[in-house]
Amino acid sequence: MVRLEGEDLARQERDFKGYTEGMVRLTPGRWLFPAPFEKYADKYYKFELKPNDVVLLTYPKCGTTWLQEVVWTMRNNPDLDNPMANMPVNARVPFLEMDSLLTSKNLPPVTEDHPLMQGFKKMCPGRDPKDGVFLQISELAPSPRTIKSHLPLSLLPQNLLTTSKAVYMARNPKDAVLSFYHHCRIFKNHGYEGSFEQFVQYFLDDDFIYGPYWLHLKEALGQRDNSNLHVMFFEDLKQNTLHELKRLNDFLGTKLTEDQLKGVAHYTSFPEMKARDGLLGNGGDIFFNLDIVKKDGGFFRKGTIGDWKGKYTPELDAKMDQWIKINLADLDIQFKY
Ligand code: PPS
Repeated sequence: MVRLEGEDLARQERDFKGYTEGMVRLTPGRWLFPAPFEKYADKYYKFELKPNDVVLLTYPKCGTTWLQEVVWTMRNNPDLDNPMANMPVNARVPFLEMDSLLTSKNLPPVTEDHPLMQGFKKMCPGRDPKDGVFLQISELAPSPRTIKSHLPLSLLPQNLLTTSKAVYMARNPKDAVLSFYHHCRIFKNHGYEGSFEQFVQYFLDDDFIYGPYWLHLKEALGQRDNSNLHVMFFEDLKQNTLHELKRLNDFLGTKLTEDQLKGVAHYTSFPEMKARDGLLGNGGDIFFNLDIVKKDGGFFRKGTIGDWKGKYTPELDAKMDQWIKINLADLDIQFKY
């Protein structure tokens, strides 16, 4: 793990105003994180998993929140009557490495009366938030736990797929990077202020937070034959929702009936989730740049396939097509755009 220095760091800090604590790059892999990741990296790698855990794995902006709601609902709320469903999804399905990302000086301090701290105190009595709010919520979440992570398999416990089950969801890179661009503008801890073209260039250069999209995907696809890993695609879940929920039902062993699966499909559809969006109600407002939210939309932005169309210049699109062609050559998958 090395600290980013010189022009490499200056460029990140210039374009991403939220990266105020320095950055670290992990090799091999070129995974990139805010420097506070150093404090937690080992804890993530050694995180104790249980046989009935389900870990949801995605590269950022590939439909994680949707998958969180789908899997949690299937496992805990098949008849849509569980009162816990009113809690924010990140409290029910904790985001393992979130502590590493919420360290920016661009964010106001999270005070004792903030819903996040209130939730922490309830879920982790006697624990010190300095040891990681989200890490400890992940540890102490009631079983059966469903946990979210954007970390690549190589940075997670190496017994993950022998101890627990995992679901990996992929999304076509053109939509994923557009969604990530929006995300980095609305979240103050990223505070992206550059152009869309520049943002895509960071993506093509594997040079922004988290790091290489293709390596992340390849690490998961390399485990595709492992019966504890279920691989799925955002686009299939969108176009063929019931079929994908049936596949998940088999994988998770949740035994939902067709009617229950139809209920889950409706409950987790984009309009329903958007309508329940707790952006302001859950105190998420302190993390957001509300001017941009007002102008460009909030977290639940479009939720479609192909929103990228018309957003790339022809040159940038051609560059991206070439990059995709090269990287897909040794992968046995096709994306839908
Ligand atoms: S994050 O922050 O990395 O966890 O973001 P993530 O949840 O992976 O991705 C956010 C995008 O997923 C869209 N979304 C959905 N699409 C379809 N159906 C449902 N229910 C749904 N929920 C979230 C969300 O709108 C983001 O995509 P874009 O393209 O920006 O709209």
